[in-house]
Amino acid sequence: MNQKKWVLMATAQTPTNIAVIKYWGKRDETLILTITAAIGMRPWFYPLMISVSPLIQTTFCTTTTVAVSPLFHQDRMWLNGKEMSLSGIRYQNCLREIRSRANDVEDEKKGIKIEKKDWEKLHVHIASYNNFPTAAGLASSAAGFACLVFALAKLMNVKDDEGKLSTIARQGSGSACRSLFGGFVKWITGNKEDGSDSFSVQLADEKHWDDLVIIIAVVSSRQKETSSTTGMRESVETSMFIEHRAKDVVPQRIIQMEEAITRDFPSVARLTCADSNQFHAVCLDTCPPIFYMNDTSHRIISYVEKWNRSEGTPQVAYTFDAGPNAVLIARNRNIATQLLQRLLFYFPPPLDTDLNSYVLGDASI
Ligand code: 2P0
Repeated sequence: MNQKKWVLMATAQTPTNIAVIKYWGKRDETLILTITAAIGMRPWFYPLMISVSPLIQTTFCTTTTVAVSPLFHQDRMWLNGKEMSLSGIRYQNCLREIRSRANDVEDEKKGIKIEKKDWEKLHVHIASYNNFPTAAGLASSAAGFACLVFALAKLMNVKDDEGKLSTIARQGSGSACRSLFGGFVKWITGNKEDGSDSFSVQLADEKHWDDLVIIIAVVSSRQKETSSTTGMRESVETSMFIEHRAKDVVPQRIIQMEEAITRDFPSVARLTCADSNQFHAVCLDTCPPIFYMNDTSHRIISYVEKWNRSEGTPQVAYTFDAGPNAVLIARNRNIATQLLQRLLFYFPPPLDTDLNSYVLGDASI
C-alpha cells in the first residue's frame, strides 16, 4: 500500500424490503438466526410513500457511501448526518466478516494499490442516508445493513455472491438478509449452529411481476416504542401463540406463497394480509402486549377488507411491520390510482394543513 494521501469510495443504494411472510423470533440472538423462514419483496421500483397527496415521494431507499483512506484513524459512521457509534456487536460482526473476505484493489489512475493484508489496518468512514422515517416500522435496518454490506463488499473487492453476503447482512439485522436481492426473496431458516445455512435465495427476479404497485401510507413517522429486537425476544419468551405459528402455520404458508408468486394475486393478497394479522396477534399475545398498529392502521385494514369483499376478489393487500404504517400492494396501476383516491377520500387533510408534514394519523374522519 502506498502512503500517498488518497480516499477510495463506493456507494450503494438499496430499496427497503417488505415482508409478505413475516420474520418474528430468533433462535440465536448473536448470529441472528430466525425461528421460521420468511419471504420478502424488494421492490424493483421505489415504492410510493405518501403522507398525503400531493406529497408523493418516488424514492424510498437507503444510500450508503463507504470510504477508506490511510488518513482515517478509526472506523466512523454517520446516519442521516449524525455520527453514531460503530461499537455495537452487529456493526463489528459485519465489518469483521467483510474485511476477512477483502481482496487486492488497484486504481492505476489514482495510484492506489491496496493488498489483501492491508485491509485489517485501514479504517473506513460510512455515511448512510434514509429518505424515509428511521426505526418507524419501515424496515430501515433491512435496507441499512444490506446497503452497508453491499457497499463495503464493493469497496473491498469481495467476490462472494449475494447469497453469501446475505449471511453477513443477516448479522446486522435479520430482515437485511432478504435485502441483497431484488424481487421476491426467501430467507431460509437453516439448521446449523454457525448460521452458515441461514441465508436468502431469490424466488423471482425484478421483472417477474412488475405491474404490482406498492404504496406506503405513513401513519406515523415517530420511532416505535418497542424495537423489533426487543419485541421479538419478548414474544419468544412469553407468547404461547408464537410456537404454533412457527410450527404449524409458517412452513405451510411459505410453500403456498412460493406457489402464489407465480402471479396469482388473490392468493398473494390473502396470504400477505393473513400473515400480517397473525404477526400482530403474536404481538398482542406477548407479555406485556405490544401494540404496533393504531386506530388509523385498523381503519385502513377495514377499508381494504371492505373493498376487496365488494369486488369479490382481492384488489389490494395490506401488511404492517413493527409500526403503524401501512404497506399496500395494488394488483396493477389502475387499482393503485383508485387506492390513492380512496386514501385521500378517507383521510382528507384539514384545510390549513402544511402538506409537507401531514401524516394520515392526523386526519379527523
Ligand atoms: C419482517 N420485521 O419480516 C418483520 C416483520 C418486523 C415485522 O424483520 O433484531 O429489524 O435486527 O433482526 O430485522 C424487523 O426485524 O430485527 C422485521 P433484528 P429486524 O420484516
